[in-house]
Amino acid sequence: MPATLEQSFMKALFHGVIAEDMIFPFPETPKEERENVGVMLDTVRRFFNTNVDSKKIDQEHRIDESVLTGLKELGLFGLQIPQEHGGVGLSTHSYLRVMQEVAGRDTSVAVTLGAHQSIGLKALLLFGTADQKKRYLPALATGEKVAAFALTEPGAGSDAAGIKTHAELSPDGQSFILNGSKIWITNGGFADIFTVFARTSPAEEGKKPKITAFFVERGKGVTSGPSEHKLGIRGTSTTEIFFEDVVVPRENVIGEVGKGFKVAMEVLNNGRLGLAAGCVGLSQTLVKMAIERVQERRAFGRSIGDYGMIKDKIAGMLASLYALESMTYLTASMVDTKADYSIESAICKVMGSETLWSIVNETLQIAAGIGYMQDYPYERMLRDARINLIFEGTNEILRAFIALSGMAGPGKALVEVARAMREPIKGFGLLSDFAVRKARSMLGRERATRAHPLLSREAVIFEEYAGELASQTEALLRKHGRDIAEMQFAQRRIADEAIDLFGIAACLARTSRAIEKRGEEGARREIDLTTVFTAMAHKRLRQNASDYQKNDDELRKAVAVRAYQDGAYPFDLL
Ligand code: MYA
Repeated sequence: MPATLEQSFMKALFHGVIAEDMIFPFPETPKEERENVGVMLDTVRRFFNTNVDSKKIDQEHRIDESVLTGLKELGLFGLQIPQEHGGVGLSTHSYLRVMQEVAGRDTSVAVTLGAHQSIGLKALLLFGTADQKKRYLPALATGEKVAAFALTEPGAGSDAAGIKTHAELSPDGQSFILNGSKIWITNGGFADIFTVFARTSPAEEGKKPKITAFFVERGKGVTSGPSEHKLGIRGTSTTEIFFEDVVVPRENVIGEVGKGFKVAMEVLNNGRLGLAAGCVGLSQTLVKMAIERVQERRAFGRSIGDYGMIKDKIAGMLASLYALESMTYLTASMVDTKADYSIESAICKVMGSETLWSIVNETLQIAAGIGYMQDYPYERMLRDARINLIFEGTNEILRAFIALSGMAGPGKALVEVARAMREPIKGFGLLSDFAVRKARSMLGRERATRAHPLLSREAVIFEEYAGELASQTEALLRKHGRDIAEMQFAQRRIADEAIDLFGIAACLARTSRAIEKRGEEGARREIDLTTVFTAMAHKRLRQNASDYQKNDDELRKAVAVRAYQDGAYPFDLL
């Protein structure tokens, strides 16, 4: 198998290769780390129980200074900062577990902490020089200084490369002069240090700009706009940030000049996983609330939990949450082993935000009348959950990313094969590389050999649709070539297949491990949830697979285009 395929489970899967070694055995936290994080979680729970009033935060649109101070004292601002720089030095897995707990308690607090360390200071951890780390990390670890991530601009949301903020080298070459503005910056009202992305090449029509990442300290020329009024996460500070002739020392460049886009993407890969962990935490809280409610609430002489429609909802919630948790922590292990996890983290973000959205909606539905009333927490939690479908890459742009990034490898291979066919001698190496892969797929489909035999039905579904993903990818690329970049109906299907396949794979790995450790009866819950999730995913996979052949994509496009011309819904039955 070509070495490159081994570095990403999902990229390999798009080639039809099941890189089992990357997901089996399902990762486990070492005992000592588990104990340490357990102690930390107890402290976090106690702190939230006595100090954090989410209703008050929502109503007052702010988190009390005393709460922020308490969080800082607990070390929650420096969770992944190495101990030598004053942080807690947690692994990705443990960091996510703590963020999961925090998000399960209060979303505004989780987003404030996430904006600071999931993305705000992440570039420093990933790309900072020893000197930059020494200068900035200690104050960021204690929360004496707070960080923010400044990428988005009015004309550059999903299109991150379209930013206009620019930085010019000063005549003496010692600093950059930064001008421009950023919008919707979380922690924008009070952050002291910003990771800012700016063009360092002139804007040229049709050409991608060179982008550079900088650490910018609040100071002369840096100002914040007023706080935005938002649907949810009202305790967070979201503002515009203006940079006017800000002098940024050259030593504050993060990574290399002109290589800032990659810095932004790597940071976001990390951030998206933090968001997914947050969604696990809030979903768990909601599931608990839903279970309590259905047992307590009676209708027609029975508790509503006795009714089939309610049981159906609860089972669906549990199965999706199990898959989401498994995917998130499986991906965490890929971060810690330095694999390429860009597609996996985008998948976790999409799956996390959509699972949470469905769970919060169903929990509110189960609560019915009281769910809609402001005296109860449901409507606030629904408002808080909504942002996750939008920030850190909208789910639409991430679906396009998942599909196109996954298809890039097979696309390149096909081009190489075409070239090799034209130049058989020079292209021999490439051809043999492809031939190996081809031979594999002709010998039959790849197998998920390490799934426990009790999960063989689920494993067969996984194998079948892993093959389908690869063959569909190849068929689309052969038929449309580069035009696939414009084909969003197909991209959506490909992405949804990839999401479901990663979900099944993560459940197979985790549940196999549970069975090996605790036997069939001991792992009953995990087995059942894997079966339920796989059945749900299977329905979607079947539908997506058949939609490639038969669909109404063209008709839907035509209806949309006509609606743009009409400018509104065109009927009135009056
Ligand atoms: S922060 C703002 C979030 N913004 C975004 O996420 C922007 C979304 N846009 C993009 O990601 C990019 O622009 C896309 C590419 C993907 C659309 N990893 O030609 P390209 C490489 C590694 O495709 P474009 C916020 O909201 C690619 O391979 N590499 O570029 C925070 C290529 O490389 P090469 C990647 O068409 C809010 C190059 O880049 C990746 O311009 C606060 C160019 O690619 C990647 N992922 O667009 C959050 N992507 O040239 C707080 C691309 O070598 C969180 N590349 O081939 C708190 C959490 C708590 C939650 C609580 C919950 C309850």
